[in-house]
Amino acid sequence: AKIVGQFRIGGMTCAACVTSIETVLRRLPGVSRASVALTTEMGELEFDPRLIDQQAIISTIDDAGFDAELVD
Ligand code: 9UX
Repeated sequence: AKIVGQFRIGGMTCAACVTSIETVLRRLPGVSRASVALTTEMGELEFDPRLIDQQAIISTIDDAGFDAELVD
């Protein structure tokens, strides 16, 4: 089953930041939907927890040069 996770994403300053984060997230196995918003500094992802977990998603965002944390 797929689940939806909300992530707070710091360090975004322009629309290109949003696009680059969405692009790397959509390439991840198990991620079926990724939507990032600059103004709210939030990302919403739909993913299959059998294929990827929250920590791997956070690491991917961090590795792209931003600062992510899970919102629960
Ligand atoms: Mo442009 Mo957004 O270099 O970090 S992609 S400000």
